[in-house]
Order: sequence, then C-alpha cells, then structure tokens
Amino acid sequence: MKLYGHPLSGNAHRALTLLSILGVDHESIVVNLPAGEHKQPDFLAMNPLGQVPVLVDGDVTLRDSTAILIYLARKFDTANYWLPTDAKGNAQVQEWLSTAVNEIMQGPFVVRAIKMFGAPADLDAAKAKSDALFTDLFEPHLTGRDWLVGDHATLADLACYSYIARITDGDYALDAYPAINAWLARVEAIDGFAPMVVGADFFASLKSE
Ligand SMILES: N[C@@H](CCC(=O)N[C@@H](CS)C(=O)NCC(=O)O)C(=O)O
Repeated sequence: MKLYGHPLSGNAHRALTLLSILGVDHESIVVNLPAGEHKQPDFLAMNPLGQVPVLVDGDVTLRDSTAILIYLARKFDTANYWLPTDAKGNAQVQEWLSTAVNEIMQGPFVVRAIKMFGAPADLDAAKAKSDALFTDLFEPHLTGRDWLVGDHATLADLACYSYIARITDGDYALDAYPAINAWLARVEAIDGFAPMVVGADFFASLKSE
C-alpha cells in the first residue's frame, strides 16, 4: 500500500495517522508539491485533480482524504471502532468528515495557507470563518464531551484535528478555546498517533540541510 502525500498537508496527515494507529504496513511517498510533481501526467493518472493524498492499494486508487479514512477503517478495523456501523453513529461521523473538507478548509486551512504559502485569499474572511466555526460549533460541542462522536475517538476526530491544530502556523492563537485545546491534546495522546509537523519546524529543517 502506498500513500502519496506531503509533510505539510493536513489532508495527507489524516490518512497517515490512521495508517499509523491501525499499524498498517505502508510506504509513505512525499510528492514534491513546490516542484509541481502533483500536476505531472504520472500523478494526474492517479488523481486528475492533482492533489494529495492519494492511496494506492493493489487495484484500488483513492484520491480523497476522507474516502481514504473510510477505506482503511472498513478494511483493517474489523471491530468497527473508528467508523461505527449503526445508522446514527455512522451518520454522525460523516457530519464531521463533511465539516473537515468544507468549513475547516474554508477557515483554518486558508488562514494557514495564506501565512505559509502566500495563498491569494482574504485573511480577514478566513479568520472570521474560523472564529465562527470554533465559537459556534467546536467549542460548545466539545464542552463536557471528550470526543466529537460518542464516547471514544473516531474518524471524526482524526479528520478534524489536522487543520485546527495547525492553524497556529497561521499566527492564529487557540487560547480562547479551552475545550478545543483539551480535545487536541486527547487526539495527540491516541496510541499510535503520528504528529503533524509544525510549519516553522519544517522550513527550519530545509534550511539546515
Ligand atoms: N478533498 C481533498 C483535498 C485535497 C487537497 O486540497 N490537497 C492539497 C494539499 S493539502 C493539494 O494537493 N493541493 C494542491 C492543488 O490543489 O493544486 C482531500 O480531502 O483529500
């Protein structure tokens, strides 16, 4: 099994951390995004959208982080711990997977991308979307609850973690959100969790090479 990603990609991080948690033997391949490797024919043949992550498992090729989470959970998590099979639990996890690829991408992802990659977007608008997402949804939901769905960690937590944790790369402090901070720490303490690199540390490591 091969996972094509990049250390700064939160979308790839979700998939990588689940591979690590489930102890799935895999090869992690870094796609050279700054060099545009993801827009070359070989990569576009796997994902016509030219985005990471991509998972290749034999004759299965998947191009979306949340689809990859579902595939890995269904294939390797035989206890259905990470993705419940009952109607309510399954749908509740899906709610947060959708939040991860919609609202989290429009807010926290963009705040970080502007600062780290100079993405051409409106910083005030992205910060306002992040403020609303944290104030109206995550902080109240996580107040008095340990996990996004049910009484243990699920794919919902792994999917939502990456860009909320790393919004600090975009000089956005999470100090005002104690329940979110406590939840991030709980996710990081999951057995097998693979940390997501801090942006400044990644760029410093490039300079020291
Ligand atoms: N919905 C996709 C989004 C993937 C995505 O946006 N990946 C970014 C890296 S975090 C990317 O490859 N961007 C390059 C591009 O769009 O050109 C997923 O969840 O996997």
